[in-house]
Amino acid sequence: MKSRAAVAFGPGQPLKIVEIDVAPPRAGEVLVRITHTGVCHTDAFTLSGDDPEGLFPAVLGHEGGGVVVEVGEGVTSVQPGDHVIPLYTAECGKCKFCTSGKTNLCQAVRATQGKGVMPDGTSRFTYEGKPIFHYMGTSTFSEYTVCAEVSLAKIDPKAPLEKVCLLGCGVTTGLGAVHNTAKVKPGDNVAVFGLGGIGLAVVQGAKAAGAARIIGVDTNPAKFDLARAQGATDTINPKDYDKPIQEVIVEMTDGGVEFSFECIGNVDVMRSALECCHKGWGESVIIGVAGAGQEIRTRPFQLVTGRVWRGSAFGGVKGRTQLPGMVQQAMRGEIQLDPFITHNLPLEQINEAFDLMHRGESIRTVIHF
Ligand code: NAD
Ligand code: AHE
Ligand code: ZN
Ligand code: ZN
Repeated sequence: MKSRAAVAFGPGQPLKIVEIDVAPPRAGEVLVRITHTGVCHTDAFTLSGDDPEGLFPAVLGHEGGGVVVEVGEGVTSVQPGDHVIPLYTAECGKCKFCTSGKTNLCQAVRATQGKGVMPDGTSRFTYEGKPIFHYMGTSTFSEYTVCAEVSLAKIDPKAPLEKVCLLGCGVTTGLGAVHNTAKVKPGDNVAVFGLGGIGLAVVQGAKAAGAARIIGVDTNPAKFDLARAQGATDTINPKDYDKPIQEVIVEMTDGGVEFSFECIGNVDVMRSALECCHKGWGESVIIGVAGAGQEIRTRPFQLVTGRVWRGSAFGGVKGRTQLPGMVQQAMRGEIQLDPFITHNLPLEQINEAFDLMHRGESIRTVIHF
């Protein structure tokens, strides 16, 4: 079938709105009509050409919501009409990772996902007869997309897709990093580096967890009001200090924070985030995605003396099991999504969403198909 899509034809180029062809779902696959999608910094990261897994031409997008149109052979967990959120972290329930009880990083479709194809090694997208790559197993920048069954969370059809699409990445990632990865407890001090969509969700999660100080750090002070509204007790700009920001935070917190979160993708900031943690027990969670060739550094002594470095993907959330419950929480107002939605735009203006992000003017733009 024909589908309007925003296609990334090459690194650093604006997306082009074209009509692509989408082939029917094969065995274990599902055709989804995307109604809404957020634009996450990871989409911009891949479009920039910095992603080692970035492929072109591709249909990007991984923060969407939609309705099942057709299911392929053997698909049992969803049927036409079901409302779904595509998952870039699948959940097959059977692989070594799913059954370990230790991680959400299902590997059932991860290898082919990273190569921009469906699990059988081929693409469902073509433009002018030539294949277009899938992205993150989701490709939500197309009105119609094909996902593996294991990459779909079935959600309450009463949930507003124009809001809960943000649970497809940003909000879930930030909340999950606090609750599942760090396991923040009442009274803990927390530092959040980067107050975009992810950082703001970390702030919301830290407040819900009963954190004492929640120190928001950003080089763009325009983000501070929203962070304070979500629960940040302090907002600081590293540019306002003539010493490293980790020293500032250590002084503010009598030795450092219990937990820090890097929500930018900057390896120098990752070092600051580790080093602002309290000696003996402070833990730093890396959420930000850094470009090809980048590496993190610190003195090993930082770890010898009890600080811990860990990472978090999709907030440690198992999508098919846990996302439906998070959608219910959002519907009950226990998870707030409205503060994240600073802009709404039609698909035709999707490049404006990237411009707003790069200018630091948006948290999330929701694209309406
Ligand atoms: P965003 O662009 O909305 O926010 C980034 C924020 O960082 C901005 O407010 C910006 O002003 C701030 N910033 C930039 N440089 C800074 C610096 N040197 N010091 C302090 N603040 C600085 O991005 P986002 O959508 O919130 O994504 C954040 C990061 O998280 C990206 O790297 C993205 O790829 C990654 N991400 C990871 C996961 C995961 O599962 N691990 C999920 C989603 C996003
Ligand atoms: N392709 C990059 C890595 C990108 C990455 O780390 N992605 C995060 C999700 S970002 C969502 O906005 C993730 O889930 N990682 C785990 C995984 O399996 O991809 C690279 O460096 O190659
Ligand atoms: Zn994302
Ligand atoms: Zn699995």
